[in-house]
Amino acid sequence: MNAPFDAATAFGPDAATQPAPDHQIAVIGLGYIGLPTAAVLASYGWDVCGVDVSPKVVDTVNAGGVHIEERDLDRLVDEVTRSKKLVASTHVPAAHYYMIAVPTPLGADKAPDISYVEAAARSIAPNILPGACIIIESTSPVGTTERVASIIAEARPDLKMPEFGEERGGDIAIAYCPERVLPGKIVQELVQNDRVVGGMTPDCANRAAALYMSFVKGDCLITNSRVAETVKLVENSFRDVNIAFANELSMISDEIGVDVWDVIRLANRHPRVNILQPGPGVGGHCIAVDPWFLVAGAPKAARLVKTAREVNDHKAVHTENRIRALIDAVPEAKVALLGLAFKPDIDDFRESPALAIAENLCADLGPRMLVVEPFTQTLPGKLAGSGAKLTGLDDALAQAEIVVVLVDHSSFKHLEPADLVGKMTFDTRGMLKG
Ligand code: SAJ
Repeated sequence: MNAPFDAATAFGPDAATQPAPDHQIAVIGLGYIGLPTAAVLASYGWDVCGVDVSPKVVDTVNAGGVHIEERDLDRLVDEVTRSKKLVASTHVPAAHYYMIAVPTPLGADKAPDISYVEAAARSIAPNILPGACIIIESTSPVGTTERVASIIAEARPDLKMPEFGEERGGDIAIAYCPERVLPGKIVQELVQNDRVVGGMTPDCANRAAALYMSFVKGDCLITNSRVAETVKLVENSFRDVNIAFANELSMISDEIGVDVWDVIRLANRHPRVNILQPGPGVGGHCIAVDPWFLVAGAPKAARLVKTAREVNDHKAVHTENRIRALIDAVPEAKVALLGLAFKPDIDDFRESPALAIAENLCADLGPRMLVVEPFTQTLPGKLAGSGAKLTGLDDALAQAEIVVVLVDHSSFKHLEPADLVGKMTFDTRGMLKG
């Protein structure tokens, strides 16, 4: 962003007469999405305050550090905190723009829990000035943007709220703009990807889009907030359904005795077939979670989406059973488990099927297990204390008679048949097929 911020252009003529906020942008939640977004905005010249409930996170960021692993993020945060374009705080300041990027976990009943978004809205309400714009980025069930508006309305009866479906905005703008960046490529995709910007009113969408257009190189596609909320859930459900097809194929192939990797490779030579890759299940905090938000919103209609979730969850059980059968066939054999992360080349173990399978196996077979995971220094989760040993790849291969590939990290990909001679192998990712 080269031009200085102009409130009159961004918010309309009345806004320039409002008291000056403390910051141009407040990003609420400094996690996997909020921190990279705050840092990218700051690197484009915006004056950003990152807000988090954790004093430890705030202190780390203010010291120029990061509490999460993400490519290029450490360098960026160091740069923008040195220039003071990004500061962090536990308090929500007055700002022109508020971006909400807090978690929306799944409740025990598989219903979405939007309590963090609601808490963020409550924390914004006391200081919000007329002319400001609130943008929700957290993956959310349909209707959450309107829920945020009702929370602000309750706390601030002095402000006229935008009404969904009306042409003009209210005293403040409220919009939904889902994050759609890929872990491991967040800094790059924040700038390159197209964005869907959904306003409660067209006016709200335009105000939110003005911010994204300052740093996004992709297109900013304007719609209403309900459509934007649905689009996000649909994107991740689409991927989950497609992965479920691949995972179901792998279980069908096991039953009928064909090699699923050959089947998929050859089927994909058809000009209109593009099957994804089976794995030990689907992990991460997005694809394994968000489809349930669609199911919760339309339980009768969302049959395929629900079944896909169940197929992908079942794939982890199927994988564990197959590994156990192999282990049972060679009593006393040492087993090397390669990879724990939810996908390759990432240090994120949240909702990881590889970790869940390893934890289950190690619960009763721990002392026989050698775990290789280059993205951790210590055994995560229930693996600690199970008797399993975290070790390097060479050590594990030297000791193990059974080798199980759970994650195809790049640092495993040099493995060749010659490295595995005399060992029993089970490859959940098709890595050893080359
Ligand atoms: N997986 C397979 N087979 C495949 C592809 C993926 O088993 O062929 C597995 C992975 O191993 C992993 C899981 O699926 O366990 C999810 O990985 P992913 O790379 O598909 O997606 P995420 O969760 O890292 O990021 C997704 C992205 N959404 C889509 O691609 C539609 C990203 O753009 C979203 O921003 C992100 O979710 C999010 O935050 O919602």
